Amino acid sequence: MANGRLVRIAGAHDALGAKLAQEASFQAVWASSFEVSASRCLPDASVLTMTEYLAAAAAMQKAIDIPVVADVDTGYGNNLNVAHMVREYEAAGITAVCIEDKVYPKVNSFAETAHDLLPLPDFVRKIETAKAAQRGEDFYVIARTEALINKLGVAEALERCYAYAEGGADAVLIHSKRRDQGEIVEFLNGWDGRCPVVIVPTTYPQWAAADAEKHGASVVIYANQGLRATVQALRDTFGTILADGTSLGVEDGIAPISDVFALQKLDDWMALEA
Ligand code: SPV
Ligand code: MG
Repeated sequence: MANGRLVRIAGAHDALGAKLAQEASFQAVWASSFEVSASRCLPDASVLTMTEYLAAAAAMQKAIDIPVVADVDTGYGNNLNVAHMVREYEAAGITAVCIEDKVYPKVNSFAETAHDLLPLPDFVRKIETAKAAQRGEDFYVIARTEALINKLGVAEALERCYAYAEGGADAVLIHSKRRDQGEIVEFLNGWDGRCPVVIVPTTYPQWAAADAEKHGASVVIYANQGLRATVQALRDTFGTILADGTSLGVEDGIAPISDVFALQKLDDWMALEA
């Protein structure tokens, strides 16, 4: 982000997805709590533990040369859990974590349920704790507000994000589940640029990244399109094989084994043995 250009991030749940995001030239990978929990067929509802989310994020980071931005939900509890989380993620070589201001346990923002927020001062304390816990200078803490998800309005979202920035957040993430970008534009118009703003245009996919950049967004996360593409591709492929009684019909539309060998770096490994 140092050159002032928009950073585009793709969501993933494992090393393979992270690597394909890098191959496509995304600049970082979002270790999505929605994707990681979905990959276990579990709800994105603070069901998995920190250790499990960390293992997924660390596996991604080991496989790629671009940063992993880990979605760490609420920080897995209270302030001491946040401090422990920061130390563990930092030690695993993760570049950034994103902590959201919902009450633990949280449920995915798109679920039709309550999305209660921590009182503002309590979440500021979480951010301060996270920043105090990090050991190196380069670790990055993103503060995410769910004020718009909780229908509290743009003024509340701005008040919270200004407070989170003052608490030491390196960036703020403003999430919305409206079908248009209206409230995000309103937020960006009210933001003075004191730290970068991250957006997640899942429900307003028509908003082009270039336009978001013009309005002042610094980072755009395509949080779950990879997972959803995988679900659809597997359904189509498995369905066709059974319907046709042969896999011939899918051969032209799926990656060859040699492609998978390349992703596994098989040649490098064989050379190691030699
Ligand atoms: C995720 O990808 O897990 C996110 C984004 O937190 S969302 O699912 O939109 O809440
Ligand atoms: Mg999440």
